[in-house]
Amino acid sequence: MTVTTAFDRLCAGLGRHPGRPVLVTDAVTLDGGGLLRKTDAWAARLAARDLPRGSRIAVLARGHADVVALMLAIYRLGLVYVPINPRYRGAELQHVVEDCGASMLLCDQALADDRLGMLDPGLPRFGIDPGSALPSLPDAAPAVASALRDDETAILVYTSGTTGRSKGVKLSLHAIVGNIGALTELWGWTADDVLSLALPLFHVHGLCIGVHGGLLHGMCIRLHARFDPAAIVTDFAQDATIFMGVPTMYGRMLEHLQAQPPAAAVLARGRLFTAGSAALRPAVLEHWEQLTGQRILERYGMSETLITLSNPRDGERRPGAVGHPVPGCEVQVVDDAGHPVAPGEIGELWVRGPYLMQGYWNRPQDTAAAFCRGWFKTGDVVRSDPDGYLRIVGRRSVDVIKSGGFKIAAPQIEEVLRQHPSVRDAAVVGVPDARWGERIAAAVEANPGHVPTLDVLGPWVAEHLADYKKPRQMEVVDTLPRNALGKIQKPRLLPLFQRPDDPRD
Ligand code: MLC
Ligand code: AMP
Repeated sequence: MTVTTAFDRLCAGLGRHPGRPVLVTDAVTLDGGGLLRKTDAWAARLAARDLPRGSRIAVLARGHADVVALMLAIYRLGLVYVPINPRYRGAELQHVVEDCGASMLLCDQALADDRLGMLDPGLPRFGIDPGSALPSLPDAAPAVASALRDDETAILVYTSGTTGRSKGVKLSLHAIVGNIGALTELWGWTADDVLSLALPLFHVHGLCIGVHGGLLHGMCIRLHARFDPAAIVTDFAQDATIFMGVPTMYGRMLEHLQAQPPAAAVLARGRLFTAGSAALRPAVLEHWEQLTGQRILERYGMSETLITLSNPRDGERRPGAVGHPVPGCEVQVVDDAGHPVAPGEIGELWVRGPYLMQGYWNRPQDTAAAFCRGWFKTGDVVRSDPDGYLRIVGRRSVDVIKSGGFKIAAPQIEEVLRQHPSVRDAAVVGVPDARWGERIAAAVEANPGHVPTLDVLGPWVAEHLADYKKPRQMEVVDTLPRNALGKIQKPRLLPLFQRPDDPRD
């Protein structure tokens, strides 16, 4: 009997249509055979390093063809792919590389800057793109190695929690291929589709749905290193049929359509527009539909659970709702004691099924705390409509912020603010924002003799953390509001930052 592994399923589509592009970037157009040859070359170079199975390979890159081939090569050798956010500053990069115990770092030339100086000098580092100032991995003869098994960890996706430091979410290919296969079948993806992909490739949205979903179907992925609305329209003018974005991207696309009205007719030719990673405001869904005739399909997911809920392709795509469980996902809505609530009542979303994460890398206690009786506790607060459509209505923790689709831990920013000489204490909140979903705002207590300003503290945070974590608003307060136990009452800070034009839906 032939056993088909998730890796076989992922690559099966690549051999199906010789000559037809599966990956198109600014620099190259590859058919399935071309991508597999690139993958073979990377696998041979990596295999020559004789790394033990399960070694973590840290990859700091933007979206381009070699990074996709490198990822497949890592799977092919039974190694673990650890994509790193290129926006991370030195200490964030260092944390990921050290936390996962990377055996080597592979890096785009353009990203090989002074941040690498913070890494252990003993860590081997190589360039990805030809002509890189970093050494290249020498070419080598093909090596025989058995590909990743279904139960092995394929990827560590680093994600923020409620604390300062990000955690590596262990995902198997079995989970990714199973979940994304079910989701994209629900969405009716086929080999004839062309995906316009401008999401970053270090998170579940762009990496798992985008790259793995596209590969699974052997369809063409038009891959962009950065998001530019005009480039998306160009894709649709050529042959794109599907676009996936975080809500902020749809907002930016709407601004583009305002400036370039004929582009709406080009997008109208698309087959499927999906949104996720943060709440899509009904106003954006409606405006998009008015201009393009396309109704965005919203779904919900998380690094730890992959994609759990989705509106239907053929049924009603309900504004403000995220639909029903994707096949393979079981959900329940529970109260604070972990008991299911009555339909229509608010509670936390718990998820169960075969496609959850394998746990947090090297954090057994955090892993244990994230589950209850086999259910993963998402921390998201939901409510179901009478007919079962689920809505995300909030989050249990005020310390988790979603801005531009990126998950951000408020305590990480507070820690950096407190290191500034002008700051005695700080509390960071996410304020509902039409453009970014939430914008980051900081209330600070000043140290005696100092007058903290946003002009100083904004760049200070951006020096230490990814730019999207920078506070965009700041207020100096005499004392932060605290409860009897001394805990800062963050919801009381929100009125300090709300503006009249902030969304209320
Ligand atoms: C950037 N800016 C912000 C900001 N980010 N301002 C406020 N809040 C933020 N969060 C500012 C910059 O300082 C700059 O200002 C200007 O906006 C342009 O910045 P940019 O960095 O060039 O923007 P851009 O590269 O276009 O980034 C916007 C974006 C990006 C939407 C493309 O945020 C993005 O890629 N988001 C996707 C995140 C993602 O993939 N999430 C999925 C997680 S998986 P100035 O003044 O300097 O011009 C997950 C599970 C699931 O969540 O369900 O999918
Ligand atoms: P991440 O850890 O980056 O994968 O982010 C996961 C979080 O994104 C979830 O826990 C939700 O809070 C949020 N999220 C994802 N999709 C949606 C959505 N459609 N609506 C609201 N929030 C979402």
